[in-house]
Amino acid sequence: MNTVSASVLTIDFHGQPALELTAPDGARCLISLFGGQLLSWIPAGGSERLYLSPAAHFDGRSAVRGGIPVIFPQFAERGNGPRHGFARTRVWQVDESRVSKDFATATLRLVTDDATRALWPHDFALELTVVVSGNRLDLELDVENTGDAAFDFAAALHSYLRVKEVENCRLEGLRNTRYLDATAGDTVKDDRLDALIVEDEVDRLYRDAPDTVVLHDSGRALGFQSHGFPDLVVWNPWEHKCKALADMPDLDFRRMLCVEPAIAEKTMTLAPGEHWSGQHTILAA
Ligand code: TA6
Repeated sequence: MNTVSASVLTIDFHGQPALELTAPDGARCLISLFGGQLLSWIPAGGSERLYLSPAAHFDGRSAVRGGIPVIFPQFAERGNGPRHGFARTRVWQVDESRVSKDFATATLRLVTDDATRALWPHDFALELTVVVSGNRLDLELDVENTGDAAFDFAAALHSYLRVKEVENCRLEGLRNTRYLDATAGDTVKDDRLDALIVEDEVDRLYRDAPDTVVLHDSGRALGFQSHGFPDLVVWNPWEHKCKALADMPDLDFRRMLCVEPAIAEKTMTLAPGEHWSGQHTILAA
């Protein structure tokens, strides 16, 4: 019988410090301090479920293509700041990390500094808590207004899921919902289908999305359950856009699908001292 030793290790990953969490049952994940970004998740007895581009840039400045980038305080180009915000290109601090008899966990934190103030003139504390155990990954994102004026923010867990073949995937649970189609100038469309099948570029912002969706992928599945995130974004760049991405191999659009719980269409307002938190669980089967 294999014995696993539960641990939290600080390792070097492509020149960046990262935390490697191993739960007593062998479930593992890797979180880069650059971006507070999950880069790998392997459920107990399973295989890698996050997509990380083999051509991702690890230069300590560029956003890393893959894993679960934290998007804050702006979604995409819906604001005047850097695309998808700055949280994904800042170095986060480890607030806490530990193993228990059932899980391994870490909390990473990013707070205002001069560089963030130059981009966004507000005081905040952002916390990402990751818990890995068995076949599940639990994420909690917490935003606090630590300043003395209200601010508006957007946020997302821009999750790149590794799939065997994207054309064979079915994303279920979005029937009878409405989305903005970014491939058609944000036209509002109704989703009437039992499943979303990716056969072309997909870039959809589902508004007031259901909390539960399921991704079936060539005999395996991922279940998603989120709370606090009103929207869900689904993205695959497909052939043409993927070729234009310098940090992703031309054919890797077949190996990934982004399913992203988000506050994206409308920003959220936090008064001084207020918190918002959103939870996201991914279950592997
Ligand atoms: O979340 C979907 C999206 O906004 C797409 O439009 C796509 O461009 C993607 O994010 C990746 O953005 P990035 O800035 O990381 O290249």
